[in-house]
Amino acid sequence: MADKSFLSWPFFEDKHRELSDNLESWCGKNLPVDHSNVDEACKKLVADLGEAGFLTYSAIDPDKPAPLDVRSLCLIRETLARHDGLADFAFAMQGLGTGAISFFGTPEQQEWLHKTRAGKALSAFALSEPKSGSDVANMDMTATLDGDHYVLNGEKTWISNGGIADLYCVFARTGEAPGAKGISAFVVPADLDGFSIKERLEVIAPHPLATLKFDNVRIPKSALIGKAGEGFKLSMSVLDVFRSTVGGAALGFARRALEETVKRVQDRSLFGAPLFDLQMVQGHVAEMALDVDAAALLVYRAAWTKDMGAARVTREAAMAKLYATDKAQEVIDKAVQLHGGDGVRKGSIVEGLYREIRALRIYEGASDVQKVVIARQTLSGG
Ligand code: COS
Repeated sequence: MADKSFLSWPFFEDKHRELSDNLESWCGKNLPVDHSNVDEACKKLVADLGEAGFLTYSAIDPDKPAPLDVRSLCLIRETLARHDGLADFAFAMQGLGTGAISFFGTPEQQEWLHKTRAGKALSAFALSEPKSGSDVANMDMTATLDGDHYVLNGEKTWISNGGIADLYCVFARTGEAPGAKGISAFVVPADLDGFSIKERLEVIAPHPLATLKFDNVRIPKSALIGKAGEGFKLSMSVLDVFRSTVGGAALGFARRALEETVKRVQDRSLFGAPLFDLQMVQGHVAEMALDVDAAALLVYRAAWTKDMGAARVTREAAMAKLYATDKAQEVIDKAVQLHGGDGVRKGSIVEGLYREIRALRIYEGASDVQKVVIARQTLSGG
């Protein structure tokens, strides 16, 4: 059983402890799932998470709009990640893909949220391009106004849920100004003429991922999210919320690695005594436990700050993501080491965690980008 003592920290309320208990029991009955067909597995996970009510946390309720509870988002990602990385992925994309609609969408655009919150539609966030992953302001894809429509042309890549999503939140250059100030965001349903999946991408921890192609895709002006030219800021404020949740997922992977290690060092004997009797092993376990708690403090500090009404949590979210993902990588690496050959055996739990964690240090802003963000915020007193 994972350590749940953190739930008595002052960041949390009774509703979070209740959520944690309910989700833990759901995970015990439903996870892990079979990963042999990730498309089908993700569709089923979204349907099941929707039916169980957990996706209501991923987007606002259009009928009773209230801010997203970021502590719940982090807690859900942490718990799902501890049980099954694909379940965390499926949940996370329902939030990231609709974040712009939750925060800035019109009532008509927010109609989609009824479906995504019920697990009846899948969403995706289409920001990265072949030449601009970290350098968002340098994107090439265009959205050109033509009467009552925008016409989309270009490519997006590394798009999670690409190929299975029903709607994409797409960022494109509308040209009000060069760079960051000439980008806009759009709601794009997957069934439009001219939209296609150019390539499916295979990665070390498989999940639905693709390069998208837009060839004269016409969308009505009403698909514009927020104001024209404000897409860059909009994308950054969506990431400010969801980056903390990436930290939450990393925390879940790290906690699982620590749990597996605690079992291993007690069960396994070396030189006539349990592995844990070796002080060097105790040193590793101590560092792992310390990293897990420190990451949890940063993740839930960021989430709590946002939930308390802060307009921006750029610094807090960047610190949470950077620290939790980098440290989870170290924790999991130690777990692999302490499992010896079993740690690299295909199909073992720590082997899976070792593959799962790596992408979190890259997506939604690589660790290096988070350092740039933290340094700038520190200089500007943010
Ligand atoms: N919230 C609101 N506004 C923000 C913001 C935020 N978090 N971050 C920046 N802005 C605003 C800035 O204030 C600035 O506006 P003003 O000129 O009016 O002040 C504007 O946006 C441009 O900001 P900046 O000059 O910092 O942009 P840069 O091009 O230098 O980019 C980085 C900054 C590198 C930090 C940004 O591009 C980034 O986060 N990149 C990583 C993107 C990413 O996560 N990619 C993965 C895709 S999702 S899997």
